[in-house]
This record gives sequence, C-alpha cells and structure tokens, in this order.
Amino acid sequence: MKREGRIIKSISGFYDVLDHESHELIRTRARGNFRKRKIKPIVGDMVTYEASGDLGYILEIEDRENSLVRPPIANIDQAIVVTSSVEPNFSSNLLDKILVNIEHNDIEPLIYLTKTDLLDDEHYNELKMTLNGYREASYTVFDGRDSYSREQVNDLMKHFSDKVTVFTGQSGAGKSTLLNHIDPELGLATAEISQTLNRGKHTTRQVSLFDIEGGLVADTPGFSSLELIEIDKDELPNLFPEFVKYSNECQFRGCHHVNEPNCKVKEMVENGTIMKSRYDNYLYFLNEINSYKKKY
Ligand SMILES: Nc1nc2c(ncn2[C@@H]2O[C@H](COP(=O)(O)OP(=O)(O)OP(=O)(O)O)[C@@H](O)[C@H]2O)c(=O)[nH]1
Ligand SMILES: [Mg+2]
Ligand SMILES: [Zn+2]
Repeated sequence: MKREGRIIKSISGFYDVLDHESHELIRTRARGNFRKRKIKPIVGDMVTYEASGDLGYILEIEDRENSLVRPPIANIDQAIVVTSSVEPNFSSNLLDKILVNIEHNDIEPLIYLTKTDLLDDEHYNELKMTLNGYREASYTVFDGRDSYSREQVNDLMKHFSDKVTVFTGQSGAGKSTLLNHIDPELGLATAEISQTLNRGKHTTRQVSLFDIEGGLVADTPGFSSLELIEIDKDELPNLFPEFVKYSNECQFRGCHHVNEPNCKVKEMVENGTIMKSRYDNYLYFLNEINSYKKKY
C-alpha cells in the first residue's frame, strides 16, 4: 500500500519517514532507480513510500520547494539565524551574508542573539541599536538581555507550529545550546568554542528534524565561512528587503543602487533610513560575486 510522509532523519542509507497520517516513524530505503536518476533523498523530503514488514521503500520524492546543500535539507519554511555577540564576535558582514543566502532560498529568516551575558551593558546597548536596524529592515529579532530567558525562548517557540524550521549560523554560535533550552530532553552535544575552532571540527554533524511545538525543527552543523556562489548580481538587490521597498522609486528599472543617478536606495542610505552597514555589505557582496565570475 502506498503511503506518504516526510523524511526526518537519514543514517547510512536508511531514511526515517514520519507518516503523514499515522504519525508513525518508518525506516525506509530508497528504491534503486533513484541512484540512476541521480536523485538522493534528503531530510525534509516529502515522499511516497511502501511499507511491508519492518522496512519500507521510498517510491517517489515530491518536487522540493527549496533545499540547502550545507546541510542537506529540503522544504524549509524558516531559519533561526543564531548570531553570537562574542566568541565568535558579532559580524554584520557574516550576518548579512547568511541572510542573503536564506532569502535566496525563499526561506524566512529570524535573528536570535546569543552570549549577551559576555557583554557589559554598554556593548550590549550598542549591539541592540544595530539589531534594531534589522528590525526596521523587517526582520524578526530576539535580542533580550538574557539570551535564554524562558520568556524569550517561549516567544521563539511560538513561531514553530506547522512549519519546518532550521537553526543555522556560525559554528559555536550556540544553536545546539539554544535548542537544549527549548527542549532539555534533546540533550544535544555542545562544545567549547576554542575546542571547536582548534580542531577545525563542528560539534553538530547530523541533520535530523525534531517534533517541537507542533512543528519540525532541525539543528544543523555550523560553518566558519560562506560563499555566494549561487547568487547572481541582478538578484542580489532583491535579497535586501529594505532595498526592495524603495527600488521602484529608483529612476532606472533594475537599478543596482551603485552608480545610477536618482537612486532612491542610495538616498535612503544617506538619510539614515537604510543602515549604512547593510549597504556597505551589499557593495562588498557585489564585488565578491563579480570576482567569482572572473575566476570560473
Ligand atoms: N557564555 C555563554 N556561552 C554560551 C552561550 N550559548 C552557547 N554558549 C557556549 O558556546 C559554546 C558553543 O555552543 P554550541 O551550542 O555547541 O554551538 P553550535 O552553534 O551548536 O556549534 P556547532 O554545532 O559547531 O555549529 C558552548 O560551549 C556553549 O556552552 C551563551 O549565551 N553564553
Ligand atoms: Mg551544534
Ligand atoms: Zn537604486
């Protein structure tokens, strides 16, 4: 009998499928012809499968709404961008790069600030001003004085129901730590940042989806750097929501907001409506994308 479900875990050639109807977890394998068609099932995939006895077989994979390569995961609705204030230090360049990549995949990003206990009030307030800029740029931001206060953690969890959420961000930012605050029973491994960086290895290695608050949530391995390989220079301006808001007031359609005259986005940067740091990072990414073009 054909059934439907979602892959929530993948381990050495086996895929654990959460059945849509029975909510049972069924261990499956992919049918041979997937390999021929060069399709590899990944966590998050919606599948049709057949189960007889202990082991099921995946027959079909539904077209993906979106997917990430690192980590391999499909059909994601939103991403919690776990952003550390110190160790590793806050970097608006890295944050904007992560946001651009997420926007490119049509995933909704939410920003969650960690390690605020390591900041004195002055530095915390400074960072909070920066993050307010992100709020004004339309992002949802969690930047309370206590990173893991029950109140803030509960507010975050309200966003989970009926969605697939991934936790993403730099290695050592606190993704697994935050998830353990959300649900202590997860017992995810976390590690000292110095250890992580020294050995060049990441504490979280596997991707699996957990059922939390009526939604599916994934911890993912962090990264230390990120590339914009998939993104085209014409697409880049559309990945900054606050630019999009004003770009139809630019004189030129398809304005890149660089040297064009009568550019509304540049005007908004100059009058402080759009954050200067976001615009500078935009120019930086544009350069980076142009340099890939020369290389490949
Ligand atoms: N002081 C302080 N330490 C924190 C905070 N959040 C996380 N840490 C510590 O930071 C280190 C890294 O945290 P993890 O949760 O393992 O980081 P991660 O983002 O899951 O890292 P990867 O799995 O490598 O991507 C651990 O030693 C945590 O205890 C925080 O808010 N304050
Ligand atoms: Mg982790
Ligand atoms: Zn413009």
